[in-house]
Amino acid sequence: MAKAIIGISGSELIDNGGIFPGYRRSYVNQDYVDSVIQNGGVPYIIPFNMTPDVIVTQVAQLDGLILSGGHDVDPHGYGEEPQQKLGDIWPERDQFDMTLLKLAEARELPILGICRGAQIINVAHGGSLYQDLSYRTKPTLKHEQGQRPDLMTHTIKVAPTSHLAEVLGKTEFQSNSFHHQLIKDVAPDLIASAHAVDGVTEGLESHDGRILAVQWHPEMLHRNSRAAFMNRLFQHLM
Ligand SMILES: [Mn+2]
Repeated sequence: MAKAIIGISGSELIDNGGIFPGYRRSYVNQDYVDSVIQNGGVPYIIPFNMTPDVIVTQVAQLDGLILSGGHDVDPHGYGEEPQQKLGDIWPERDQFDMTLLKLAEARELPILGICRGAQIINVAHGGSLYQDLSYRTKPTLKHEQGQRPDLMTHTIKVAPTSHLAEVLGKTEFQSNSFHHQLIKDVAPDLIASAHAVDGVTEGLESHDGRILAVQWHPEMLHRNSRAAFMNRLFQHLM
């Protein structure tokens, strides 16, 4: 059987030094590529662009979609003005990612949102975010660990009857954590199926389980033998 083609939404890197300062490059972190290959798929980086019929054709090639990490989501997407601790935003990429999502949903493809990707899915479906974790009034853990991609620093609890629990085969484990924005209101048609012990939403899913979204970075853990089960999130796409 042919291997599944898994699209990974592309970001952009702006050259700071080198011979072309300010030059733009399309890219994703290699861990996304390696995670797809390790789990039996064929990774395609989907380069950022704003041409609607190109995006339609990009999604038409895919058997599954990963919405990758990156910039903060533009708060106008959930009806807020920017607050002081909002990080860098890239509204055009929000549009690109939301278009990929909409087209992939129309094709009934399996979708995995990672970090920003999870936030994009929530906002696209009508949910909201905390622009920075300090705006949450309840006691909140350190969610931006700031070191070692594959270090697992906080506990995640998954609802036992959820699609996430079924895919992961676990309901409690440690994860890495590299987010300063948090999911606030969960979109009406999504389910919050994983939480950190401070109550912060760490995982979302659609009722049919076709969309899974996690706030942590399973791709950075794909080689970590203590987190082998994280690979099942990628196998969900195949
Ligand atoms: Mn976290």
